[in-house]
Amino acid sequence: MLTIYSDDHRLHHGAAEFYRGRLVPCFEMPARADQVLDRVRSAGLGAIVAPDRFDRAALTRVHADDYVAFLETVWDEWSALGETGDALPYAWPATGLRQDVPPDHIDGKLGFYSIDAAVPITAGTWAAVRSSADCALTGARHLAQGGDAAFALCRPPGHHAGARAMGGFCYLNNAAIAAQHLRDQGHARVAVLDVDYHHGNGTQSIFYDRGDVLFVSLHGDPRQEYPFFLGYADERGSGDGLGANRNYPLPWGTTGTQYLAALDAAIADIAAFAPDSVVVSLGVDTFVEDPISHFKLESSDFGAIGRRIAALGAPSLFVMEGGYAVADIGGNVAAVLTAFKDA
Ligand code: 6XA
Ligand code: ZN
Repeated sequence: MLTIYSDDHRLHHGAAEFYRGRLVPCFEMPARADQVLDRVRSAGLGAIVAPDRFDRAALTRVHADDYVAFLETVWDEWSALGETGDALPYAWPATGLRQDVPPDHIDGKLGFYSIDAAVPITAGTWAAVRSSADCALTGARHLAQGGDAAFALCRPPGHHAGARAMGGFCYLNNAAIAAQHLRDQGHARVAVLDVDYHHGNGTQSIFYDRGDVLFVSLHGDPRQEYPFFLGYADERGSGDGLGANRNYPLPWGTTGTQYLAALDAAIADIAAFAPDSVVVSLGVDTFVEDPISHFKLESSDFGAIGRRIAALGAPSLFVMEGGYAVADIGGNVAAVLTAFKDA
């Protein structure tokens, strides 16, 4: 299995995020990717390579041009205010407000192009975000050229980012960009399986009205869990995409056994779709000791996830998403990938 990784992720290091009414150090930190790289290397999964650089056009296949332009310039506009700390949004075009007019002021733009405040922008954020997307695209290219498996060690993650909005530590939707690249390179049917603890609202919304990309997600029930406003079981897709969206919301306290039963159903959905390739949004924040999550998967449960994905027999691209128990994230990711490779 090919792993794609860049040190550029370190250029993004937010200082603080809102958590229970306080500003606390960001859970999404560079040490996460360092741990994963370390364990992937020691697991001997295969070559670890730097990403290729892809054209901006690969990003605007799923993201709006004005949103990408915002990401490219947000730090310059923010620092022009004389600010040196992180840029953070604080006001959003919620219900009853105008959602069709991007403001001129950077404080307004930050809210216009986001769904929440969990998206610190630092001087190096765009370089890291771009490189993270390049990791996913390089993995997609590997599959499009006939490779059977790749792991894009993306940081920052991507599945909360919509066509025109950042949120939940995500800026560009790496998995969606990779899935679209596979479509553009000739894979007629692509499935995205999202096993992160949180619902992949961005990925769902990007493909919701399309029948060529199946989105299947297991996640904390949005009645209880972020992102709260998407991820219910009755969201089945629309138009050409009707039936190509499947959500499996699961309650707080879900155990490995319960999780794997739901995963079996999700895998059956994907098998019925008969995809040319599978993109896996691989979060390991389902782990019992994850500091911001409420499932109870043990480290010994993660291998079973990899084996079930392998049973699909499709070329597979794993894209790193969440996981904040830093000491365990690498071992849990390596367990999924090793089990997949050895199945
Ligand atoms: C914001 C929670 C963001 C969740 C990030 C995540 N307080 N998404 O892990 O998969
Ligand atoms: Zn997550």
